[in-house]
Amino acid sequence: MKMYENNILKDIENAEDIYIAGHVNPDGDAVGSVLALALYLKKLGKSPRVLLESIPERFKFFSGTELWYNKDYDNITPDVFFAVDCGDKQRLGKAGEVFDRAELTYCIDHHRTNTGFADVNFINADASSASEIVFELLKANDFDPEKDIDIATDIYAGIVFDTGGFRHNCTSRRTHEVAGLLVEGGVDTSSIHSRVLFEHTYPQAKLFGAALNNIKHTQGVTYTTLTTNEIEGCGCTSEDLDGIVDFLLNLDVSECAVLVTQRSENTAKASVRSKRFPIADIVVSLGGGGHNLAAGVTCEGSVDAVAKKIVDLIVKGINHG
Ligand SMILES: [Mn+2]
Repeated sequence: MKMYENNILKDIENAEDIYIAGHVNPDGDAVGSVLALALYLKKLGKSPRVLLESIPERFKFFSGTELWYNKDYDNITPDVFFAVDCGDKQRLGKAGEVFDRAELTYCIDHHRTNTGFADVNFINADASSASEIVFELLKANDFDPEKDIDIATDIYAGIVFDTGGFRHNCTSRRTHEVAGLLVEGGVDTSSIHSRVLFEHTYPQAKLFGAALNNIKHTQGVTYTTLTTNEIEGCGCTSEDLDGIVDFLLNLDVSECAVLVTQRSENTAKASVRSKRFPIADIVVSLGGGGHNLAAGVTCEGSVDAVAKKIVDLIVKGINHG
């Protein structure tokens, strides 16, 4: 798909009601990319509003959180709707109904499984993050990191989150160049790395312990499960799971890692990570999406049943691939 062939910021010059949404259970890239785009449009004199299911506590330091629209969606009929960092429409969650009512829709995304569900699609599966794509879009206009350090910080934080601090293989030469331009503008890199990747709460440490307590391994796949009781018992929510599956993947025995967490009475979400073996097709076959080395899916069943199903498929894939 071609990128940045038209200047969207010019295209929406006359739009009034602009809404920008990220995916459900928003991560650092979703929050960073959505807020950066919103702040930039605000500087252009627009009144954009941000639709996010939540803004997790650890991302509250991002700039632009005051643009979060946390009211009823029923009466919103946007002129323009941006879906950012969403691999498919379902990932918009409740904001999907607002998407359906919008006059004009845009999708800004970097998931390989994205088929382009909006009127205009800016999809680049080679970009490290939605935040990196937002950078390119703003740069094509007249974004100057030094003048707009708040926007630069959100973009940098989003990139740091999705690349795991420039470690994951989605990190390209361009990712580093973009980071360099943001650093040149004055972003506080060391504080962003700490806040986005390394700072944890005491309940999160207990949850990490619970996850490690349930750890299992078979034929290159390390996996673990957490029920709602276990998560809540540690004083945590599903926002506190970052870092667990990556830790499992980093074990020497792991080719792939899976974290399965209960989401409702009879559904569980599997977060899948891989060092090399491409997992996107398996995850898509179960109704999920993502990237070849990082993907996720919510399935019906207990955490143990969902773990068994997905681990069996991965083991089969590794052995026959
Ligand atoms: Mn992302």
